[in-house]
Amino acid sequence: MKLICSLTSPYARRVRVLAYELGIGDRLKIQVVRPRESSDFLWTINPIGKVPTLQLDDGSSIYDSLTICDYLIATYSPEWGIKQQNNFWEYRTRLSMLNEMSDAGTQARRLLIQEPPQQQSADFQLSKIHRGLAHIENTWISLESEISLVSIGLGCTFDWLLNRFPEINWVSSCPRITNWFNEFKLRQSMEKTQIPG
Ligand SMILES: N[C@@H](CCC(=O)N[C@@H](CS)C(=O)NCC(=O)O)C(=O)O
Repeated sequence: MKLICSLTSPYARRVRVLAYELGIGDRLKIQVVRPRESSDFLWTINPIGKVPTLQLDDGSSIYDSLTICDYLIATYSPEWGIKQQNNFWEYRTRLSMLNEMSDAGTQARRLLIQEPPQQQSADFQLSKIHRGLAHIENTWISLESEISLVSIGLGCTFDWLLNRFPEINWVSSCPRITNWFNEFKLRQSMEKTQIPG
């Protein structure tokens, strides 16, 4: 199976990290594309043209990132992370919030590189991320103890924010997430999928 992705996408990284955590990292062939530039191939297997897209050996494809993760867990390790899904709707809501935070960050970046930069609109998007992080900092009680799609999603989103917005001091506003992340990023799955410098 082949993962069509970009190496900087936080959505694609969560799939790659999960694959390593499930012990199938080496079975996932990686094909890097730039979805906004040369997308003819991507469009034939995913009409929405986004990464990550998983192409199976029979030619069929699966997207988006959460659906790909569900597929990998169901196919290769159905028991993995099952304890963390005890409160299923809380679990799914957390995953959705992480997606929305990455979406807000992507929009903020686009607004900031416009000429002239759309600072007010970008700040509105960034405020969603700040509120999301504060919510996680204060209410995700099981953060330190669990490895699940949620913790993988948070690790990938947080690292992406540190990389994409180095001018923002994320660390001072969320010491608990930072402490957790400093340990989480040492996992082999995170080290093997580091964002290229
Ligand atoms: N909800 C999607 C979001 C994926 C996404 O937005 N990927 C970006 C790259 S980080 C993309 O492909 N952008 C191209 C586009 O917007 O057309 C997922 O979780 O997979």
